[in-house]
Amino acid sequence: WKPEDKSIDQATQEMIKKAEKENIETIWDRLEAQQPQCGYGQLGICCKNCFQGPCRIDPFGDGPKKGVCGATADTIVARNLARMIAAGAAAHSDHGRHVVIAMYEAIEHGAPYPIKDEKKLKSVAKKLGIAVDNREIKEIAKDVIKKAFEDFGKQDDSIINFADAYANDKRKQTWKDAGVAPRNIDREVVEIMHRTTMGVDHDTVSLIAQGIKASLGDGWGGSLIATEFQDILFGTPQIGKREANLGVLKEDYVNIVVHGHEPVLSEKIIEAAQDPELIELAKKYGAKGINAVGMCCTGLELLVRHGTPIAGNYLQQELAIVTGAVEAMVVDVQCIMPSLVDVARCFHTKIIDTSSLATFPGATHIKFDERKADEIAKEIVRTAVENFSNREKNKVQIPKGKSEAIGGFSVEATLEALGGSLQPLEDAIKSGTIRGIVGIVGCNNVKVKHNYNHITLTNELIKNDILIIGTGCWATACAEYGIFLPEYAKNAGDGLRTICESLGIPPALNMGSCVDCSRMLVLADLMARDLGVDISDLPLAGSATEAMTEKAVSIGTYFVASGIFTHLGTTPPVLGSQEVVKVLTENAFDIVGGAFYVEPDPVKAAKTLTEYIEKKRKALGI
Ligand code: BF8
Ligand code: SF4
Repeated sequence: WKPEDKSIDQATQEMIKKAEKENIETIWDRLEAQQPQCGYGQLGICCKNCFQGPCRIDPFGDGPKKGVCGATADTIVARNLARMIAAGAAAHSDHGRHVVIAMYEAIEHGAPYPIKDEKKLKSVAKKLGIAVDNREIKEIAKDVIKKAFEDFGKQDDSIINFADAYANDKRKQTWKDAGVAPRNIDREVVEIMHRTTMGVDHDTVSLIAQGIKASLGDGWGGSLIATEFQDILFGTPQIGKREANLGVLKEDYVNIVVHGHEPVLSEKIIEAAQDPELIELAKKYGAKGINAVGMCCTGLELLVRHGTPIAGNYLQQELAIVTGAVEAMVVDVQCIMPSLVDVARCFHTKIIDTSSLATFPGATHIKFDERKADEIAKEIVRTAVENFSNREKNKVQIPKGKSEAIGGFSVEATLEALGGSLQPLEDAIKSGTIRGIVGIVGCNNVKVKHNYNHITLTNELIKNDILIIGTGCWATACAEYGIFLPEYAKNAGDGLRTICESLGIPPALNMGSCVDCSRMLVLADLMARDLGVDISDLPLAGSATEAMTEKAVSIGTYFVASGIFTHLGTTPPVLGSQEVVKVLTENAFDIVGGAFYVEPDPVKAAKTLTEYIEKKRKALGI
């Protein structure tokens, strides 16, 4: 298994080679050590939901067909799937909650998070039916916060405020008819845990329906709230040039990598890294200054809002440390490998954990508190600066690879680039110059060659005049590959190329982090409203082509439940139940207007997604 087989990216290959040479264990070594992986687990047919288990169903039919309690493979697979969705929805939504709390703390207790985007606050308030005219910003903010808190805590059966305000009536009716309209973001997650505990719900359809409900509470609730509140507090992303890949680390500087998901922390670290006193201190230690860069989704949050460089996506996190040039990797929550502490032990790098939710044994713990955000951020940056003198120069090797990329396509910035409305894009779709849009969402998965599926699928689709929008580790992959440059449009089909050239935009648009998948929903909804149809009628599709996390399962599910045909390039653990597979890939079309489709080969997937889009165009008569 050569480095060239592990990633398509040269900078990444170079660091994999360095790790191999220095005997540093990375994720690829651990995947190898895990072979062969458990077949029962891969099929989703093992259950450990009570102490009478663990139980396994024999997929070949010779051994047991039921668990000790009598649960069938269908029940077990559906329960496991629902729990994956619950975990994913919980992670996104808890992130959303933390941003609302930060704004609440700012308004009520003077936490240092001033509202940066009053225009966005007012537009969110208006959508929620909150009066804005002649009112103080603080008063409007209080009402918006109240609506968000209600979505996490209300006990009646009505749909949550944010989904009600943002989704069009046709879509909401579909949810009501299917009984999947989310009532309360937290409650839907709790109800999954209740339904799936020993001896409660055993029906695949109702278990999946509850999974859909929780996922909609994520996409049109928790994630949407995260995006909107982050825009209000930290600014709505605007289009601009950025840099991406391991080459953004700088040899003569104190390098700080902020890794994880919540900008409530990373925004403050970036601010503190610009503090003149701390820069002076860095110079005293012999560095030229402080270079704060991002990693994974929190990196994307900073990149789309402030143009902060991003050092990499999920599979590059260990490799950033392998450069030997990172003074501190500051982490909060989600997608952070426990192994970072072990890799860091081979160098001077400090892993600093900051979230009360996530403690890494062996790391330096500097726990974050919104009310003291500025002091704590400075303490973290100072810790990194003071670590510069411990750097071993002979161990440093920073790959040159980095690319420029245009990012920051919030819905607001996209509308602005189009001259104020979606009409130019809709006209291009109607006339057939652009055939449709595919939204690609993040993740790397070590079982897939790093970034290969992302880049191949994107390239294949743009050739077919399909505009790509997307988020997460997909966005970092495209940024590293140069796809986010307007000149990359030369690789697109004639129609898409012409449109990109006239607007000066790339053929694929970076909409931000994984919670920003909500921006794709908002865009699809706007388009559906403009054209007077449901989202499921539009020539749209989705893809999670290197899916790995439970969060990706939740995203895929709310895409499907929003009426979007969604491709998965990796197989979720559901194949042990034909009934579950049928509901997800076929019956879902009749219930919510979208369904899943699994295809590991991105070239084949591009073909199917293109055919689907053409089918939708035909049905619309365009
Ligand atoms: O939320 S894309 S691997 S970093 S889960 Fe994780 Fe997947 Fe990357 Fe961000 Ni999203
Ligand atoms: Fe086995 Fe049923 Fe317990 Fe699951 S809930 S571990 S299938 S006895």
